Amino acid sequence: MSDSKKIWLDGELVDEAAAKISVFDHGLLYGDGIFEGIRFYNGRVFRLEEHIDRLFLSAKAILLKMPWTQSEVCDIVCETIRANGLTDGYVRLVVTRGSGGLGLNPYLCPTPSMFCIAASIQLYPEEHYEKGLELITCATRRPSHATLSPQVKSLNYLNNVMAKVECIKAGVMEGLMLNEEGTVAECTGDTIFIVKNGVVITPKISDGALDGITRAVIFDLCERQDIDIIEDTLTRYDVYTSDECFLTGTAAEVIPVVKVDDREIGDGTPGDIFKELLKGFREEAANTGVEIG
Ligand code: PXG
Repeated sequence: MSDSKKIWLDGELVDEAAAKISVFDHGLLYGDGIFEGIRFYNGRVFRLEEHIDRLFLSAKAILLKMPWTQSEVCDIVCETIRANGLTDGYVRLVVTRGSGGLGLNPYLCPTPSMFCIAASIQLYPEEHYEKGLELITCATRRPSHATLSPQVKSLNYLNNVMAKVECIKAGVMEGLMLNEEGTVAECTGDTIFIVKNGVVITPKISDGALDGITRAVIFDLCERQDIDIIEDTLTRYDVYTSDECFLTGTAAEVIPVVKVDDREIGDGTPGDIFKELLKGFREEAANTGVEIG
């Protein structure tokens, strides 16, 4: 095998340098397409079916007819990981509307393109899992359900990118995104949880939170570990005055937050419920998932 990364592109594993998409692809021209970010640990793909289910829901919502079945897509993910000789890492699975003429009309694109990248990733330095992150509130809002549903993991992430830029400029790694009502939706690429009086609380999907795969893992772990968990509308006041705060996401996993807009959360160190959930998450990630084969 050559050293070059192998990319799965439209039915073939090709070298990275040969993995090319047309400049007429509507994924590039209009952000017309969808994606998933998936993790694999110890030779197993974590929550693979759930990610592929969500990909197909995004496809349905934007009228993109997937030319592959869900089980074929699962196999493609595993095949790409195997071809790169990896056991731990991150998969980026992208489906574009495909190549067509200039003009918004998606029906000018006869065939969607799909590609799959398998690589290593470490989003946040390890020390942040021990010390915790600081957040700011971003001025950029999470789009409302009256626009393209924020549930669609589309290729147009510019809103989130701009919110992320605000964080970087402020010298922090993540930020709170509010919805149009001004209540908390989520962060730029992560779900937010707070803990108040022993109850774990996360914003409702209808408040603009993505129906996160890691979010669902936290619900499972809480049920198993006998921790109360609810979805509720959260204000910034609720976050500022919480006992604990943490974020979840495929890339970030489960990471503590110790300061928000200069307010210390709890005693300013990662909380006990967070620690229990991180332990549960790491066990779950190491011991479950679809074997790459
Ligand atoms: N909110 C948004 C807007 C996301 O895109 C999450 C929450 C976390 O969801 P999961 O299902 O992963 O628990 C996401 C997904 C990256 C990257 O490159 C990660 C995401 C999105 C875009 C880029 O790290 N996370």
